[in-house]
Amino acid sequence: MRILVINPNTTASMTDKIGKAAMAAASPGTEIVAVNPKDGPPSIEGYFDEVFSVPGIIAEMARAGDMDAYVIACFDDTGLEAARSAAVSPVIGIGEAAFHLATLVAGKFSVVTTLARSVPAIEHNLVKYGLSARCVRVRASDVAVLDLQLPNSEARRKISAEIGRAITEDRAEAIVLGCAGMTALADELSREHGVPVLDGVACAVRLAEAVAALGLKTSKAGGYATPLVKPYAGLFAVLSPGAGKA
Ligand code: 5HY
Repeated sequence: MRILVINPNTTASMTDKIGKAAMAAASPGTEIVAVNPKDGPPSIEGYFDEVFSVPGIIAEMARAGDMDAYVIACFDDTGLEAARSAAVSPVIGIGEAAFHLATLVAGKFSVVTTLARSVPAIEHNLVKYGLSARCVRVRASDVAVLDLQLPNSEARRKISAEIGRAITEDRAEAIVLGCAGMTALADELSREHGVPVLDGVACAVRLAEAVAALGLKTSKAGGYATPLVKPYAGLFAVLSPGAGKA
């Protein structure tokens, strides 16, 4: 099985970290191909960054060709619906994956993400996925996404402190890490705090394997229908539906 794991931001070191985590989570016989767009934001922190990362997601999917499954490795599940429209194989977002798996191990969970500006999009996704009743709160740790790439940053300490508050104040029974860049912290934070701490990258890889192994393809009966053939103008011409690219 071959899974394309797309980091929608353009920070190669984060793609490398995400790829290593995906390979560690994958089953024997699953090949992980981790990529990021060459164009777009170096980190996704809010709606404006998000929108400029989506064309790159579609371009990477087109460049990779047919895969057994795709993972969108940005916790906002950036471009998930567009990616599902472009694909036949299943497309799994790390946020949605982590939310669902958290409901299987805990009655209620909290999310600890990066900056406050990232919280509304995650809250909206929980409503969209029908899971907001199971999430007590989406918390910001006041950590910039790229600080997670700095070896001596305060990121881990700030994330751990916010997890402590989620357990004490929210009575969260599990924690979902709200950034792909946090992927390497889940196991140690779970040991430190004594509750399940879920990393969306690992959750999404395992769910992608399961969905693909069941032979399930993305439904084209509704909103994920194959895009209608039409010529896009200007910069996006290369991504025009039907141009054999997307
Ligand atoms: C992510 N941003 O997982 C999100 C998290 C966030 O560049 N990768 C990013 O802060 O929204």
